[in-house]
Amino acid sequence: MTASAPVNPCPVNSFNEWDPLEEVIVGVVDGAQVPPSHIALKATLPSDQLEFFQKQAGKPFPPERIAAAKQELEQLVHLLEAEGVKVRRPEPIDQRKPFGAPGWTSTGLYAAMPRDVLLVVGNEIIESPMAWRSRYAETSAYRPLLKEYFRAGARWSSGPKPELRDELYDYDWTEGPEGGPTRYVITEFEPTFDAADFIRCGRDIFAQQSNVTNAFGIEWLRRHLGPEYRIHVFEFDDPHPMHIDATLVPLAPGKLLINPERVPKVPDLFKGWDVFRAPRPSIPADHTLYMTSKWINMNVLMLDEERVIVERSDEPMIACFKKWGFKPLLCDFRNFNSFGGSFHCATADVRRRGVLQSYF
Ligand code: DAV
Repeated sequence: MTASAPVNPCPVNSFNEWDPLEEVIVGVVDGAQVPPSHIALKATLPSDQLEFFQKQAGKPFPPERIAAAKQELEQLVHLLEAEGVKVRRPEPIDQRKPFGAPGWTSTGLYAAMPRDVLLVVGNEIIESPMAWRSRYAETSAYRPLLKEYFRAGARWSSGPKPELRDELYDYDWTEGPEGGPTRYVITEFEPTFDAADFIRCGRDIFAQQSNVTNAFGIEWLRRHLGPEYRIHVFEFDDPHPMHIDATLVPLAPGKLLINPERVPKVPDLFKGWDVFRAPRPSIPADHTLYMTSKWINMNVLMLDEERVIVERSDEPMIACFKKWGFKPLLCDFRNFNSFGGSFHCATADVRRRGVLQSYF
């Protein structure tokens, strides 16, 4: 028998961050709402934003900011399509509609950051059991796509549906002592994780425990994925950890981008890899960042081992990528950045052309 390509290959196939990108979900920022006030937010928001979140709790983000971010998302879509990538979008849902589970209700946030919500490993899409009450129903926006991918052959699963009861949260949370262990706002009451606390590198997947991802959640994923994958949990110098993709970013085989402030020592595993230290962020001091640090400059999207999408005004990052031998493609994204992410957060790769490999 001669080997031939399957007639209907699975529409979902992605093992790492750099195989040639064929299909991707790009988020939508329409209807973005400030979540109701809750302790889980306090542990991750920039301190200069706490007042805004208190005042605006349960209300929309400023419409002019949403409109500006939306335009940049359209620019990203055009750029991806021009590079031959098929782009899919979630369905905007009404984030003002209350939802809940026994003991609590909330309104929503947005569907702008598919990377937080969906973890693609091979031909499987896993819905994250998210720790923020305001994000409990966030996968709804992606359900039409998930059903379509499932019907076309993908595997589809979800972490254990969390209850998000008060026992999950440390209502006395304050920042831990400087130099001491990170104090997390969530407990080990039940497994929770955001997909963005994991970053894929073939058989090896890197993870961090954070204010949304607990050890219980990491263990659930480890057992769910089984012995084909090795999950490595790293601890970084970050007093407010939430999402690994502005801290440790594998760009291509043997090439690692690190946040020089948060990664004082590169894990031994990467011995022999080229380690690139991200330049200091160039985002202006007065630029509003509601939900992220300035290190969002590291949150890039690889289209393959060379092409990388970088923010258009981020000159230090563009210069570094050129020097390191990559091909930066530029897109305006500063207004989108205000909502808490950049190109990696705003996307979830559905299909990259490649197979499961070990890079170590
Ligand atoms: O500064 O590490 C990254 C957020 C990605 N959703 C940071 C925030």
